[in-house]
Amino acid sequence: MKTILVTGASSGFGAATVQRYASEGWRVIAWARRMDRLTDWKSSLSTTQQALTWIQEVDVRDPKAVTSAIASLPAEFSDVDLLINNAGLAAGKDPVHTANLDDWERMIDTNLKGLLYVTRAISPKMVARKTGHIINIGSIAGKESYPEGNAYNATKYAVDGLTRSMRMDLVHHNIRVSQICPGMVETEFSEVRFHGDQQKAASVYAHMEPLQAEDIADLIWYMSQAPAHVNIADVLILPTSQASATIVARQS
Ligand code: NDP
Ligand code: 8X3
Repeated sequence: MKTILVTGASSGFGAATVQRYASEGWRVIAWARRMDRLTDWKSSLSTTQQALTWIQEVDVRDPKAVTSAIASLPAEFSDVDLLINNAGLAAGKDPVHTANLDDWERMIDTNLKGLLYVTRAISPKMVARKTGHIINIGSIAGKESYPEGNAYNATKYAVDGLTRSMRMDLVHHNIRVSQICPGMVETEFSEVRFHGDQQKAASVYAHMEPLQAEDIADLIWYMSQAPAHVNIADVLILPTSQASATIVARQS
């Protein structure tokens, strides 16, 4: 039986992914800060699935919390086969000369430093076992910049660069390192980006059909099920109506 660890499992891609892998009979470790959501999700599972699920309150910005969460895993959950570095956010969408410094700190600390801390903590055991797969959630924002994307763009470009470098380090240890770069997916992402402004968040997906979190979970499943000699290294996944970070066909 295989074990997946998903960061940011309380919402969006992460929530859809833990649900998918629980249904497929995997052991699932789900991390997030909002423990109430993880508890509710676990309660919704069958008794058999619950026994295969381990939920933990972890803020990925805190390296000590990350290492102690891993140290406290029960033996049967401690060999992670698949790590999904998903926890992340955009905070604000403002020109570089007026953007909020706290927003920048949150994005850099979560999207970049958090991903590094989790990888640093999980990868040694994969190296020792000579097996494993790490999928980083990047973004189209890490492939092309857009106006007012500034620090969010920078963190996702960093994930792109980091994914390539991680692959170079871990290729010698039979570990697959992959990246998924989604375009527009309707989750809580835009609500978080616009600091709870639901109207503004809804307008992002107006008159077009965005991807759903389950589309990303499907892709993760497909990538993880590829034969062991195949690494689907980098995938840009877009809604059919999106051509680039800024070109979207909207129905009027
Ligand atoms: P959601 O806001 O729905 O989910 C984000 C998840 O990240 C939540 O579970 C949240 O949990 C978790 N998270 C945020 N900060 C932290 C933290 N400090 N420590 C631990 N967990 C944290 O957004 P998405 O599902 O859309 O986003 C997931 C990833 O996908 C992000 O990296 C995002 O940048 C990326 N992405 C999203 C796209 C989109 O259009 N939706 C497109 C491209 C990439 P909690 O608050 O409970 O800690
Ligand atoms: C999220 C997609 O286009 O808002 O990463 O940057 S976008």
